[in-house]
Amino acid sequence: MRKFVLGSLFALLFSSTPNYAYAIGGGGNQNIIVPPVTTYPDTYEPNDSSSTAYPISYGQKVTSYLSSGSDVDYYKFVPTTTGMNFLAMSGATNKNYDVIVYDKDLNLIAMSDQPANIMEELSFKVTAGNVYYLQVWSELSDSSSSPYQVKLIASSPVTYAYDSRNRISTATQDRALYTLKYSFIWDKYGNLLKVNKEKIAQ
Ligand SMILES: [Ca+2]
Ligand SMILES: [Ca+2]
Repeated sequence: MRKFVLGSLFALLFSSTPNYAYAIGGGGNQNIIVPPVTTYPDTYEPNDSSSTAYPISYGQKVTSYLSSGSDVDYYKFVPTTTGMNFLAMSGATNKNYDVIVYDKDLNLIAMSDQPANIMEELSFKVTAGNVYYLQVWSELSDSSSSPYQVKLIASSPVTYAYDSRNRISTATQDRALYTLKYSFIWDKYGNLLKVNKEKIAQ
């Protein structure tokens, strides 16, 4: 009996060993290697769902992190005025972060998915008194120890200034995370020579 058991064990080892070697040689062992999960320090967590969304207010510059490939950050706000809102989100350098806005019923009402290093900018309509959710995430599961910034403003109007001869001298627009400024250069005859455009960080 013992001889039979040993024989069976030997047969089992003998038959299984080549399979195991084949699995390694064929790259199958990669399936059992768990990649290291990098998690960076974070703020406002937990906020991975609408039910744990962190409350923000208009004009508040929020600085936070996508601290792992699975991190999603929800924020919420309640407009006091019905109309158009504007928000901007600047992702971590070289990371593809995106932004989505949902209404109170979690219907997607606006989104922006620019590639890395391009600011996300959104205009969307809101109704006073309703809660809205803002989601920052990465469709490529990017994360970083460097922060993103997001800021919500009630509107993004253009403000004009005029010189002593009543010609437009500047046009400025609040873009939440920066101010867009156009400067108009005129000659003494009233001809427009050029328009300078600059982005001034806020
Ligand atoms: Ca986070
Ligand atoms: Ca989160």
